[in-house]
Amino acid sequence: MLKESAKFVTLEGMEGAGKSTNLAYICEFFDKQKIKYRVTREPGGTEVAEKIRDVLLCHHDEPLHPMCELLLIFAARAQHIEQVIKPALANGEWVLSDRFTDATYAYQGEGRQLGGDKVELLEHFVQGDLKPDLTIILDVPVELSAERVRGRGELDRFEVEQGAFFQRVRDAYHQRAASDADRYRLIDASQTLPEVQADLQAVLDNVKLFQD
Ligand code: Z5A
Repeated sequence: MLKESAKFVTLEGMEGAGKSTNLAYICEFFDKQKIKYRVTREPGGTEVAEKIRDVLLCHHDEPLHPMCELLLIFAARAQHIEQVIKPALANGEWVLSDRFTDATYAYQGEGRQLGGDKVELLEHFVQGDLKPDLTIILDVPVELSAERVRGRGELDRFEVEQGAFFQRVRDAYHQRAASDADRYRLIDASQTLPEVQADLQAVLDNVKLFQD
């Protein structure tokens, strides 16, 4: 049985890494542990933040400037934090989010090459000291990521980016994972799903947050 107060857990990785698939696995684990939790996602997670998500993912007649993209992401995040994340944690519910600010470091900081310093500035401004307690990064090579999402229909504004963009994103995730061994767990998501879930289970079994 859980002894610690509610925690904030995030799942990260490139498209097709298996975030949605493995989120369901983590939910089953939470259910077994009788952990009260709230599942959410970014960009989005609230009515208004989901509208901002649409602006971010849709194609427009004019190009969306990377700085506008960055500010929209943090605008959505501010709403998400105040409407969902903080109230859930305050209510004793764990929060399980499909993506959070590590994605901004990876996609806007490195993918769009805005630099981590701008992301960090906004992170402090919008989040204060709110950071995930645990971040699981599902790691796949760029080609496999593209292969897994091929044939899903029209590509969104991120999916049309080229390999070099996604390689910077992947490298950024690796760097973040290496920067803090306590918070990050990197899982090789190019393995078969049962193998990925065995690694995920090992993380859930061994991370202090989940121990009795
Ligand atoms: N974005 C950003 O730029 N900055 C930010 O700060 C934030 C986000 C928060 C939308 O994110 C975009 O927002 C994202 C970055 C940007 N764009 N990109 N690229 P999203 O999370 O909503 O979208 P996504 O990453 O594109 O999700 P996704 O493609 O659905 O990926 P997934 O959830 O990681 O994968 P999945 O749906 O679980 O699996 C995909 C397929 O692979 C599916 O058929 C599975 O059955 C299969 N799969 C999964 N695992 C395996 C294994 N192990 N083996 C074989 N097949 C597998």
